[in-house]
Amino acid sequence: MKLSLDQIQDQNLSQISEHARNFEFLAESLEKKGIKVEELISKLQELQIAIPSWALGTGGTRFGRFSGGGEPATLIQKIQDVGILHALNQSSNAVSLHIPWDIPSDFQAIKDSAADVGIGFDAVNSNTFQDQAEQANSYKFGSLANSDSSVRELAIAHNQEVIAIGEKLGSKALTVWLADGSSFPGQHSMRKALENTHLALQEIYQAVPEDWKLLIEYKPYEPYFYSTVIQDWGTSFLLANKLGKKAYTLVDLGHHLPNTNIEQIVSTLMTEEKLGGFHFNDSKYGDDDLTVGSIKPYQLFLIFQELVKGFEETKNPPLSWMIDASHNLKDPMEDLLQSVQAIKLAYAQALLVDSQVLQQAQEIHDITAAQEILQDAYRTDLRPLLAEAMRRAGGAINPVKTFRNLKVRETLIQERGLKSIASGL
Ligand SMILES: [Mn+2]
Repeated sequence: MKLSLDQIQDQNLSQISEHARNFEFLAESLEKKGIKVEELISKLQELQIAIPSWALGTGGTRFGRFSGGGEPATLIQKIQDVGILHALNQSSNAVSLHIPWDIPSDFQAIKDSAADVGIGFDAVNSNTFQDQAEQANSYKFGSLANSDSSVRELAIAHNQEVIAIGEKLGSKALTVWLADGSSFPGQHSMRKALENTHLALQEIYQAVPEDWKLLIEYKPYEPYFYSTVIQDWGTSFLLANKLGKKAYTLVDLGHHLPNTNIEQIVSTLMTEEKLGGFHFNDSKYGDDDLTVGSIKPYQLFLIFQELVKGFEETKNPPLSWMIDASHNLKDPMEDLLQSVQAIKLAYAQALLVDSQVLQQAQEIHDITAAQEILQDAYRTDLRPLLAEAMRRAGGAINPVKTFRNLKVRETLIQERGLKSIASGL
């Protein structure tokens, strides 16, 4: 299934008059505050959030998985789904592949199907947290950190293979997330595990092309529950620094202990020009992988405020932006549309903050004024502005509504069947 511009514009017709009224009212009030609406719109249009190939099917918990129907069973079908999302919001022009769940068998066919829907390939992701069927050694007790060198070599070779696949597709980054750790005190030497990881990453780093980034993700716990080798941003940053200029830290919002000040982590990493990428999701308790903005939208705004300031004030390179969520209850495609909306709204709100006025308040310690500035931006309803940005780019005024009106899921179920299950999950 593929959505055409005509189909989307047809849907916009029924919403245009109400949208135009809302947008004009908002634009006028923003201009009165000295905000350049046209600049805001083009910045919003530029922000593109990659969709991971594993997020298009229904996720699950360790207690069960309930399929939603019409799921993409092949990589080409996953690319078609990203194409539908991108047609609707003009905001997700890339897919991020997970290897080995989505190894292309015919590279040209994969590239052609992506080009057909106007999307490219974002970071490739390696997987050393699961054993594959034909695998000689097991990752049960770790991969790059494993005390057994033959397991480490296997994991290094896998990452090298992922880079080779990414090169054929035009990816520019490898994301490494390691599950390695221990569940019981004394299970392994934490010092040796970190050393092994560093040495193994060094070998992988050598295979990273000059114009690529190696993105090192961190996570405090799970699947192991006592120690994780790369447990926090500090460990990731330490490894990225040791490896060199192609290596960066990747922040996944769900990979923090409750109440962690993620915006401060962003600020620190950008000061050091070592923030390489972002995985968006939301959480209440742990790595819940919920829809972006569904639980803590104010935190998301504060994070974007640091990102916007960081890009103005530091030389941190552009980031790889990706959603990393699991959709256990909602339609994955609707959930992804909602997540992208939440990300772009938080970005737009952060762009409203006048950094000079905020800085003046900070310098004279006027905390009340600083809070007024931030909350005034956060409480401005910018949804009509985002809708206008998407509409002008050829997308839908309301992507979720249009997805439903065009009966996308029903059509996918007709095409693929109710029992179709996404590969990999
Ligand atoms: Mn992640």
